[in-house]
Amino acid sequence: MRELDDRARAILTGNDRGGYTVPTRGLYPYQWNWDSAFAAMGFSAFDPDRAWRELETLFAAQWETGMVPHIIFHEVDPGYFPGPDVWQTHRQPPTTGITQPPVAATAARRIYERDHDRARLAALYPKMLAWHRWFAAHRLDRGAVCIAHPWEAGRDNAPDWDGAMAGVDSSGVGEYTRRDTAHVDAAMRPQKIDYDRYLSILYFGRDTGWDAAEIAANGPFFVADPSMTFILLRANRDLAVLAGVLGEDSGEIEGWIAELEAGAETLWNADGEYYDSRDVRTGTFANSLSCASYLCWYAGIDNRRMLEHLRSVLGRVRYGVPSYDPEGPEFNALRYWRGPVWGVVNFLIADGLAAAGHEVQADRIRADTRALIERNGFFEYFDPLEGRPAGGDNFTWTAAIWLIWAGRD
Ligand code: 9WN
Repeated sequence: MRELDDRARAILTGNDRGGYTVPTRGLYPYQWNWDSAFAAMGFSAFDPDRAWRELETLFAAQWETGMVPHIIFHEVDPGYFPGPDVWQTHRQPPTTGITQPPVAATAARRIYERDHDRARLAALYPKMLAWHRWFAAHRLDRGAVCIAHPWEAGRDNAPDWDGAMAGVDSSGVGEYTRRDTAHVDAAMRPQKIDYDRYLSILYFGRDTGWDAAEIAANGPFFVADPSMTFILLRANRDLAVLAGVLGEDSGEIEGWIAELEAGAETLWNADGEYYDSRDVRTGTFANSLSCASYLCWYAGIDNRRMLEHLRSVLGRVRYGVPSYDPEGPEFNALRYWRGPVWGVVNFLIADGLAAAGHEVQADRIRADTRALIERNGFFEYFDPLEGRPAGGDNFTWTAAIWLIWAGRD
């Protein structure tokens, strides 16, 4: 394991661009929001100072509304599309106009518990609070967290969005050149129709001047998502703990926790009996049992039926946890969020399972993740049936979860 530990640290330092870490060289040349939170956790294992810095750089790009952007374009790179000229958020450094899963408070708690640097925690705390307040103000539907673009969930082409995406008119997007398929096999990436719709939703936001109220009211895509809901719920629990450390009043956070707990139950698909995505515009469920459904434990919600689903799904794949039900009609073992295993999501699922006392499943998921990395290296994602590597190599978040979880005894 020592050799893989060394390689994982070398990936983090090799992807370090000075205060921020790129997810991987070439394919993703900027700072991504939730990737940064995982990078910070990875750095916390051997360099807490650098770990804080990752979060500090992320929050330096926070908007005055409280929103923390999904990408920060520190140095313009033609290798990624759509870049800052497309987003047009008119900021320095340039950013996108949407957000990503709020893992940062959970990362901050992990770093703080390692080095107890109160001053750095105290400086970040109001920024994290403001971000969570932005979610509460602009993104709740019946208490569940909504995404205004598939990229916000970080699960870009999950079958969860198929129904809502079908309603997005992309006839006006025109010609453009994708860059992702120049870096990795197109069979592992979203399809052209997905990209047309990603751009169409982006153009709507841009035309509003990135007005959160207008996007929530009239945006072409608005879906209540279990991954965002569970991740924010967990982040609020961690933020409340950090409030206690700092002697701050956690009343507002406790209110959000109660609201999100109720919101999570609005995502319960009673037909399939699992947590599911809900299209806010039409009120319909996606009927997608996905890796997001299993984040309930991470959010502190234990659910017997979900445990049954998890046992069943783990019994049907060689490597868990597939990002989509292997018996679902849309399953594809290699296409991005439509089947492959993602190490970071495994880490979140197993973290929740272990805390809830479901050690057998937590251990299985950790052993599978470890085996995938030992066999292939630190890839972006993996085939759940045959264990093949997919997407980008030398991936920051895969190295990070190795150091803090998958590779630990
Ligand atoms: C768009 C960086 C990001 C991750 C997402 C993952 C992928 C981007 C893309 O890469 O999304 O944000 O261009 O495909 O889906 O979760 O944060 O690793």
